[in-house]
Amino acid sequence: MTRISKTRGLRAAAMALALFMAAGAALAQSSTTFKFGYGLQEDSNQGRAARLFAERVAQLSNGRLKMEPVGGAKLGSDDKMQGALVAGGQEMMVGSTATLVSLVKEMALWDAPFLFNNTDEADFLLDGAIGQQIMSKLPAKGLVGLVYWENGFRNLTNNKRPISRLDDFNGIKLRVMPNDTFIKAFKTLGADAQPLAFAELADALRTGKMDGQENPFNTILSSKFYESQKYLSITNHVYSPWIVLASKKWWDGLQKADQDALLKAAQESRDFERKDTREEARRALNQLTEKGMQVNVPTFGELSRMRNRMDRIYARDIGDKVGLSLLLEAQNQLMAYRQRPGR
Ligand code: TK8
Repeated sequence: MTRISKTRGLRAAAMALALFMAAGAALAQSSTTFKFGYGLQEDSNQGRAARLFAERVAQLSNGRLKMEPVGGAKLGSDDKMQGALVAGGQEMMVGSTATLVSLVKEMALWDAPFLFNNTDEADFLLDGAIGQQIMSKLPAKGLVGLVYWENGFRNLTNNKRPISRLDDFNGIKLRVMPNDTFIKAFKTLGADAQPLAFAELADALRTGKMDGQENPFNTILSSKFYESQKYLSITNHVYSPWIVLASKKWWDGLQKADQDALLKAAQESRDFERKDTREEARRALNQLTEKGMQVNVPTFGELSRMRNRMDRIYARDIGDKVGLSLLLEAQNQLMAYRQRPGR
């Protein structure tokens, strides 16, 4: 008797444990773990904003969504991650809009040299109707665009000479993003412009495969390009956004409450990221000088020459891709924004 009841007791306990474990597994299954890839180092504006984003995603979804940020291009270059998102093999990423032009040609608007004079103008266009209109082309290509982050105004670094005059570009082997407009723009200036994934850039500069590159101060600092690059020339030739993307295949399978939580967290990450990036950019120039970079600003006349040269690609290249009516609409909206009373 006692023996039997002991066995029964053990069985009951085992069953209870099994039930408990099954319930635990069911709970674990109802939370979704996913990856958020990015190209810069963890110690960068991208990394800081990715961490904040992940925290807010967990809080706003009451722990149902667990975002795992993966930096340093460990999941691959921007291009490769985009492909993985489209295929449904990776859930989320943040990367340059420049590599998206091959999927959505209107993204070329953000490649237009000297389009914005300051970050207020960029925020206005990116967060307004035009930025949203361009983003809304993504789902047809298998991607969902959530928000634009700031990469920033781009400046030149190289190892040959300070770029102070237009002619100084001659023969410089300059890494550019894998993007048609950037290749054409820098060839027009006389540089030997070559597309290369950002993930391969640090090595290419270290080994001398490339003489130079162009990126915002923040990236020159966080990627330690100052270790292999001597000259920094302040041109602010184009403002680059980053875009936060989700795989449409994955997104469509999420419940509405989780999509809402992701979007809200993304918007908060955008506000945090822009503020953080701008603060860092203000300090970065001093830090780069302290690290030994030789900094120069081309004269107004020389910058105008570069600008006029780059203008050549507007109608032919950007107009072609973006469509003239959208390009003109963007320029008109910017002009109206500049003339607002109180500005
Ligand atoms: C990082 C890139 C980078 C971009 C580039 O993955 O490729 O130069 O400016 O920020 O997206």
